[in-house]
Amino acid sequence: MKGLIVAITCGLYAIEAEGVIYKCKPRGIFRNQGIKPVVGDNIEFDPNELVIENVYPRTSSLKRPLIANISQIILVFSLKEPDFSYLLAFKYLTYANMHDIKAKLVITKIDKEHDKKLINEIKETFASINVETYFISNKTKEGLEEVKALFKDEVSCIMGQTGVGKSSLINAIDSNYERAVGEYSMALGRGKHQTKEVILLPYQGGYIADTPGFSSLELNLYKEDLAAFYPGFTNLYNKCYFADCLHLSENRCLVKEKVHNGEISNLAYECYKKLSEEAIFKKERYSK
Ligand SMILES: Nc1nc2c(ncn2[C@@H]2O[C@H](COP(=O)(O)OP(=O)(O)OP(=O)(O)O)[C@@H](O)[C@H]2O)c(=O)[nH]1
Ligand SMILES: [Mg+2]
Ligand SMILES: [Zn+2]
Repeated sequence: MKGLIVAITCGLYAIEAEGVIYKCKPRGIFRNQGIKPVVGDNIEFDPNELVIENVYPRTSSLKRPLIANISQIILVFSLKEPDFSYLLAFKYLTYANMHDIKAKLVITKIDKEHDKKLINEIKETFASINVETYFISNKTKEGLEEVKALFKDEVSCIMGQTGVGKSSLINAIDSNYERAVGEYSMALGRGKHQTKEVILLPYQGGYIADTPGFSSLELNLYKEDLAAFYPGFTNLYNKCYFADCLHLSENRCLVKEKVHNGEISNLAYECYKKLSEEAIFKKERYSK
């Protein structure tokens, strides 16, 4: 029988098939073959023996969060507690580009006291690189209807720092999901890692994945990946004078030209430089 892995808890795989949930174990042989079924995998299983027999090829897969076959990433940030971070937004967008998965930004907690200018700046910055932004409150439900529409017929992975309101968003969409919601700790300056596991929840012809939050800049991207997949830079990759240009100190760099003439925002480029500084090289390079 064909099914979909919707959750993994304590070594048991929750498989949804024709509206029923089966709790299965993987076939012992998977370990030897290096196959590790993950949430989002389409699989073949034996409903009597309750074992997973085959994992079908994936259309996409992420390591962080560990999930397969998603059609979009919904990046969640909060305006406050924790503060919105351009650095993280650009980093996660790079990660989505690396995996060739479309991404949208949802920014929560607009009910909290905030600076209107920041909202406009965020909107404009991401509109200039064709990334949609949505501003909502999970508390008052302002802006929620537009966000709900994003999930129709998609397999969406919700991703973001701990405490930004990922699980709260899912509950705001439908309170029947009853996702546990954590607190924001002033002392820690972050959320308290409420969600511990990836889970797929059915919604409007598709699925929404709730995922554990990151503490900070946990995605360790390489300098080369930043240059190749940074939002707004992707179609310039390999077009600079030096084919392997990292758009930093190199001469005749197209990215830097575009920053200079205003086609690429300074804010985007400043974040790029900072992320690149923190990143390591994938390959050893010769200094020019
Ligand atoms: N005022 C306000 N508080 C919110 C909003 N969304 C979430 N919160 C609060 O933010 C805190 C964290 O929310 P969660 O939904 O647990 O955050 P999460 O992103 O799922 O966190 P992890 O599961 O740890 O990754 C809770 O105290 C929520 O009540 C919002 O739109 N407005
Ligand atoms: Mg959560
Ligand atoms: Zn360049």
